[in-house]
Amino acid sequence: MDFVGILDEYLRISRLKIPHGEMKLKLGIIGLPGSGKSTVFRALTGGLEGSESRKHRDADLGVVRVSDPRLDFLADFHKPRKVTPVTVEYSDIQGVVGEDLRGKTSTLDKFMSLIRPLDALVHCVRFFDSPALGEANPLEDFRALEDEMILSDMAIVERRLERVRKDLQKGKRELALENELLTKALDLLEQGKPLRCLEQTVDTDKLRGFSFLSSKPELVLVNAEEDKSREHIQSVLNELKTLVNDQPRISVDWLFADSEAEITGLSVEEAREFLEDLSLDEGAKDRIVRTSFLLLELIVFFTAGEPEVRAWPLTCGSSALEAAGTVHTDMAKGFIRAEVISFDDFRDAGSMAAAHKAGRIRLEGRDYTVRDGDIILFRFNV
Ligand SMILES: Nc1nc2c(ncn2[C@@H]2O[C@H](COP(=O)(O)OP(=O)(O)O)[C@@H](O)[C@H]2O)c(=O)[nH]1
Ligand SMILES: [Mg+2]
Repeated sequence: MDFVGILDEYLRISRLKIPHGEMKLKLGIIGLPGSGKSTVFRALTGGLEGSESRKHRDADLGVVRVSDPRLDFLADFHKPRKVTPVTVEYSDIQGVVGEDLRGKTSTLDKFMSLIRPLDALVHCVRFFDSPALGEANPLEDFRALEDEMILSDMAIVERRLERVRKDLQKGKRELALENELLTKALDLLEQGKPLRCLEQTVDTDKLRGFSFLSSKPELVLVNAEEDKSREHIQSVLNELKTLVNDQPRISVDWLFADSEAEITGLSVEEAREFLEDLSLDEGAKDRIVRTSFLLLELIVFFTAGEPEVRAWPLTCGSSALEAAGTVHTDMAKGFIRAEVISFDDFRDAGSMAAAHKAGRIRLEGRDYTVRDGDIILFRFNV
């Protein structure tokens, strides 16, 4: 695909917004070797009901069903044949970042093919002392890998720019925009800044077709050991937040990965006691999903009926028409109207009939901005 092709594809996808194609949210765990990626992967996907994992040639994949009390309530009410929660797919991407990728085109290509479909990166940072790697140095480690990603993007930009400039000289005028964008990108990378910082205008958005590493939304996840005090953990989080506070679409969180990975195989009751012993209100699994939703500016809406009760992730600010399109393209094509009730109104009313009587069900047009917790019935014809 040429640049214009990539651009068209990107614009098509960005109009549909996340989630596009598959309904799964895809998060890839990256980090320096030994930072605890596989442990974090187990903590976020293992144990507790409703996750499955499978081996993949280049990365372990684990699918987590996102728990949501609102979905449980709707399922109890409708007793549907099928209940479908939002799902998040984590991948444990091993052994490639942190190595010097420059010049190794085939390894880099393989790595890129793993990274490209991801909605966000989870950057695992070691905050435990290790016999093999020594004392923890989370800030330095964080910066080392960020720099590595910036260098890797720089190599791609430089390679592409060389081509583009040659072709421009040969008279391919249509490459002028790409040349301009890539030059801007290179300038930023040369200042040691990630491409996330570039994506603030419509124009720069277009570079996302390249799926650069440093342009992905990122959740920095500090993997602490139990001996570290909460104050110490908090001070590391604060320092990391200060480091990235000029960047959009990045957030910082933490967990006790090694301990939480042990929850695997425990009953719900045992898991609760285990977390209590760690002075934690809840497992990292649910919290990290919430943090990711905030990071990606996602909300959840519901479709509910006797055949299926389902939760759908949707980019904040999306219209009813876009929501219809995530359920089914026909629903968007033949959109007539949306019948909407907020989850709270539905719960308070106790039934659809009561909600109707109370005037709580709204008729909304295609431009209605969907809100978190909306229960929507789409009227459409095909
Ligand atoms: N003390 C402690 N050790 C950990 C923690 N997380 C991982 N480890 C250990 O660090 C080593 C590397 O972890 P692993 O998850 O394999 O790292 P990866 O190379 O990034 O996948 C293993 O021996 C883990 O048991 C943690 O939170 N605390
Ligand atoms: Mg590993």
